[in-house]
Amino acid sequence: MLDKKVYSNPHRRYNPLSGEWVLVSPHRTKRPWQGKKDKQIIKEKKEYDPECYLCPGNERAGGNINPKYKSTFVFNNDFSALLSESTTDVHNSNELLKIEGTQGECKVICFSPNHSVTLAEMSAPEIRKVIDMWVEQAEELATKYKWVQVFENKGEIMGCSNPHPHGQIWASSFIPNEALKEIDNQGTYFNKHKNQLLLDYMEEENIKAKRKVIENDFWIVLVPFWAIWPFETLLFPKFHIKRLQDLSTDERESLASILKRLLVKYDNLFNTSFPYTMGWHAAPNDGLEYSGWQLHAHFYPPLLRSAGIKKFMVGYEMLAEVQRDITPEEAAQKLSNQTEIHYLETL
Ligand code: H2U
Ligand code: ZN
Repeated sequence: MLDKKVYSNPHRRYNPLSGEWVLVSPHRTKRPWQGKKDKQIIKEKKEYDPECYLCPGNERAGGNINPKYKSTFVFNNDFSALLSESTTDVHNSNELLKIEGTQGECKVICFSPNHSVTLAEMSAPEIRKVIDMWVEQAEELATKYKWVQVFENKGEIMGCSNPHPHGQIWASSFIPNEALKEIDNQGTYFNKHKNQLLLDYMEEENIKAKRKVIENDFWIVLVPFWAIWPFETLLFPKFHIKRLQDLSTDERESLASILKRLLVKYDNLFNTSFPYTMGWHAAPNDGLEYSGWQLHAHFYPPLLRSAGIKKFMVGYEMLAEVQRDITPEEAAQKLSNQTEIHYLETL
């Protein structure tokens, strides 16, 4: 039985998806949090930037010209990390110097022709267009590649190279490290319980709802019990769904709505365009069943106490184990307390 005392003393929590532990040190935040709001930054609205390589009609590095797109636009990354040509000639002859060939494709998705918005500021119908593009791309790339990684890297602090709203997709012939852990853990859980790990976890969360941020008919968002980043969340369908392309029209519609609500709350937390890395984890496409796999999206935002104070994954975390101060329960509470009207709309 987890009581208040356990939660307020140092403890470790187990992440059943990754199979890794996180050290939680809530006593380090004993002094009450002032809930300081950052000064509201009124950004200059520039819907079109002649210097931006993602804006409609502009030239990209390498010389390609973007069409004058009106909603979303996808193109092959001009600096792809993976190439579609096979490199199977690479050998693996030395146990200590393992190497293998790879194949893949990298794409960039412009979410909107408007240079000055973010997903959080787009309307639910506009977000729906982005979802449709994710689905379309995932479906097509799944016919060629074992793993399709849809993601968005948002904000300068996250190394995002351009404020124009965009995301990426990297599809690969191999199943990457993070996915392998989730395959193992969801698979083992399913074999033992004949239920999906994440759906059983949702049932646990429903009992006390301590970490729930928002939900609707089809989707739930929570700060997972084992969250690493201060305001990390997990978003998933409340029913068993393995891949983006399995979502019905209604489920996509309701995803657009819950994404909008979540992203507005994130921005409102510190009155800033909230940086994060988010991405979808869908079942691999190598012909196996993956009955235990539940489609889900991870949001990994680095901010801790304000727009300027981020959590660093250094020191003990790089050398020993990841650690957090603010508890996932506190984080969930703070997020769910935020209004669902974007702060820029209230200025
Ligand atoms: P990030 O902002 O997350 O870095 O993503 C931008 C991507 O856009 C990046 O992967 C690509 C970069 O390779 N890119 C192009 O494909 N063409 C360009 O003209 C510039 C950037
Ligand atoms: Zn632009």
